[in-house]
Amino acid sequence: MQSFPSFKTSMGLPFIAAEQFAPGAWYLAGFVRNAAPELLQAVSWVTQSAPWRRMQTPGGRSMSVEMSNCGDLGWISDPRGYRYAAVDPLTNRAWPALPDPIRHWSLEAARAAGFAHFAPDACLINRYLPGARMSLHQDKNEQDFNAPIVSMSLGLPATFLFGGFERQERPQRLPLAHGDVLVWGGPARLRFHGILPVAAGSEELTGSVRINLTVRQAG
Ligand code: MD6
Ligand code: FE
Repeated sequence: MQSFPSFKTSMGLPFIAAEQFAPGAWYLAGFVRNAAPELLQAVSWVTQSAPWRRMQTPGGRSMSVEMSNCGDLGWISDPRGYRYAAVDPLTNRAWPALPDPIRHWSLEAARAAGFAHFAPDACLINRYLPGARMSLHQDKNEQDFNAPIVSMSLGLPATFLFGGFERQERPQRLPLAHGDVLVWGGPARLRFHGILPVAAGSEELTGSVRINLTVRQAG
């Protein structure tokens, strides 16, 4: 446990709960809890122009998580593989710009975890209805693995699976609640991770949905 009393969370309080749960992987409890309304407003602005969709895996299966993107680049999956693209294949338009609150809070979280030089250019937005899950994967479509990923969770809670560098390694389980942030870089950057099926429930601001924003330096 390490604390950064000079940082302020979105609650305006000194931040005292940055926990490094593995080398390079930081858990910032409640870091964006009070910023949730502006973050969710940004998400609905984005999804008005880049609608939620269920992408196909390279294996031809439909993902259970609904996705959208904002920023210069967006992460996409289809039968040709996983990659970043500057144009939304659904609309043939550029992705919506990275909204200020998403940029601001991702920079604050990166800084609180010791990553001063984060330059986000992409944000993948994941929407989980009860039952949706994300199987173990590595994030390796970005150019520079020295840059961290900032992951903000809103709405329904979920269980984060935090594995090793091989898919076979048994993952640890980490509960994620509304407003929690993970900053994920350095030696943790290429670890396998996933999300267990989201349980039914209801959260004040989102209703029966979990929203996750993963902000990246992709290009
Ligand atoms: C999710 N998150 O929380 C899925 N990837 O819904 C991720 O896949 C993820 O949380 C890279 C870094 C942090 C993450
Ligand atoms: Fe990931």
